[in-house]
Amino acid sequence: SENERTFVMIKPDGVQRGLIGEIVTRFEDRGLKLAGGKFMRIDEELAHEHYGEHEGKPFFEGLVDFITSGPVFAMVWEGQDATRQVRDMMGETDPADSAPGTIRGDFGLDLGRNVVHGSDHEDEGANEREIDLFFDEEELLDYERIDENWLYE
Ligand code: DAT
Ligand code: MG
Repeated sequence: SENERTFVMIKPDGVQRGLIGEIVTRFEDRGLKLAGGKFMRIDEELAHEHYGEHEGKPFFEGLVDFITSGPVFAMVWEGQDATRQVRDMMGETDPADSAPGTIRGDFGLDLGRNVVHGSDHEDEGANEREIDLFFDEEELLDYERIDENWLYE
């Protein structure tokens, strides 16, 4: 549906490298609608919850250290098939495997510094879980964008 919401986050490397505007622009240009945004620092507890599925893996501690190392920009984007479309725009998990034109393929080289997070479209419920973890309901806004009638048939 056109109201599908997905959780996206610009990681500390993306913030430090000044890529917030560039990345937001890509989603806006695509026609996705911003429903919420929060510039914040992730603490240890939130990092463990957010990346719970990776607990116990060899890269887990490094991942937690990285994601808590500086501010992130957490967002919710809305639109038709939003979760899969955002994942496609992000590229592969490893920037080295990501096609040019994708965010990770254009702005990254290293697996552990891949600029952006998006909910896994193959993990049923990941979106809702991650949105709930980062946002209160009243922080997500319902409104119409002026170009909506031209974006959808
Ligand atoms: P994605 O972020 O594409 O959903 P994921 O959920 O499998 O990928 O992993 C979460 C993050 O953990 C990923 O963005 C980068 C890091 N990561 C994944 N696999 C890794 C590995 N083998 N070595 C180091 N970091 C890894
Ligand atoms: Mg993932």
